[in-house]
Amino acid sequence: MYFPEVKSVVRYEGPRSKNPLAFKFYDSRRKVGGKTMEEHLRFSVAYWHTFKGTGADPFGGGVYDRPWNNGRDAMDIAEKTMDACFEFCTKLGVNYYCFHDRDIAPEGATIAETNRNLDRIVKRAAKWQRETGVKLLWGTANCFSHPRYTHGAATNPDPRVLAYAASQVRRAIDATVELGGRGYVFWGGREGYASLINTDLKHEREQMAAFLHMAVDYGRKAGFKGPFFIEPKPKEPSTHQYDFDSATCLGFLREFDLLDDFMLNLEANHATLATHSFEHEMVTASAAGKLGSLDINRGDQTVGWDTDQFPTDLYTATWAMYVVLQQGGLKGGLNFDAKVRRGSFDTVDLFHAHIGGMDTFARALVIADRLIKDKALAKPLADRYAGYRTGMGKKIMAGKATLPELEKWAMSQGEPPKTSGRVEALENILNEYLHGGR
Ligand code: XUL
Ligand code: CO
Repeated sequence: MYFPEVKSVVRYEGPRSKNPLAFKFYDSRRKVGGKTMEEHLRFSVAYWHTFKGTGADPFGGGVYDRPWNNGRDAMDIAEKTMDACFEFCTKLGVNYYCFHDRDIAPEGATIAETNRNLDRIVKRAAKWQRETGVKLLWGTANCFSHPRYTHGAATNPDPRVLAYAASQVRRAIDATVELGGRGYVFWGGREGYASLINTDLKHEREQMAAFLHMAVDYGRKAGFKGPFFIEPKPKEPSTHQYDFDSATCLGFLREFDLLDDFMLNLEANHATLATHSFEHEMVTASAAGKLGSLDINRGDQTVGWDTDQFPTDLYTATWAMYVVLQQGGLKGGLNFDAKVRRGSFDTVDLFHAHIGGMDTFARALVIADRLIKDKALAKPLADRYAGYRTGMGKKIMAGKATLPELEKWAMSQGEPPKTSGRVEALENILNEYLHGGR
């Protein structure tokens, strides 16, 4: 037992409970708009932060003493860590987890040994999945930590490095298929550059597209049916990353004919690093029918890097669930790509962090559902664009109007009235819902 401080499954005790290890809002079986909270939210624990995170930062090494790290060798530790993952998910009542290949199994001395390591741990994960019912949300390959990927993986100037990444992605897709993952993620941490002085940007983007096409071809042959996800991030570790934001990724996928197989996995802190709001990124992806999955976390408004804090902000969470519900749900889920602070030394802090995030999104789900049912924001929005549903507006949208025709129409109309956008009034309505006033 790795988490003795949590004796049994974390339970829903309601908003008046003072038990820090109970849910105040997340009630897995509560129905919201015909589906249970559990079905709507599909929470996932991120293996890399929760089980492999050490608390290290640029100024100091690891500070956590995790019991699953006491093992004979790297494979023994890998097995213990997998056991800890399933104990944690089961006690927390979370049905999904996510991993990078290198989170769950160590790299060996050769590619063959690396593959054997991965196979062995995947077998253990499969056994745990069968026993507990916990499932894989998505898999991915870590093609950014090893020194060989310093100048990128798929965008490396040396094709021999790209070939290593190909081997990793191939095996990570196999693992995802074997474990029934709902999706497969590409996050290109080093698919970018530090300086244009030594970078052929056009070539590197073409390399990346060729690589992704190979991944899709392989994955489909290997029986992977789910969506591939690209996870945008503007920078860090690369100064300039090719997958900057939703709009950039959609353009890339369209340019290289990858749109049919891909969707986006959007992360809150990546949105803010791109100087967007999370809702901007989600609405952009959703409008293109490509909002597939979310990495839920939060940044810190006072710093310019990826702090990956647990999500506690009800306003942003409500926006997230508002967009998700309006598009009828996600193919993926809500992955806690978040880490406890360096000073949160104890394993029980991992529970507090996830409980807080789950309660935040459960409240957000209920609020978003009410906003939608009442058409509190949708009605004013529809009214604002009403002019495009009839007459000349309708003709414009149908692509049947011409500039001379519109000029003539403008002349006949006279100066259009100044119409207030009512931003403040709408913000007040949203706040009333957030604070339970409606
Ligand atoms: C890094 C990040 C990754 C991806 C998966 O910022 O978000 O952990 O989610 O590679
Ligand atoms: Co992420």
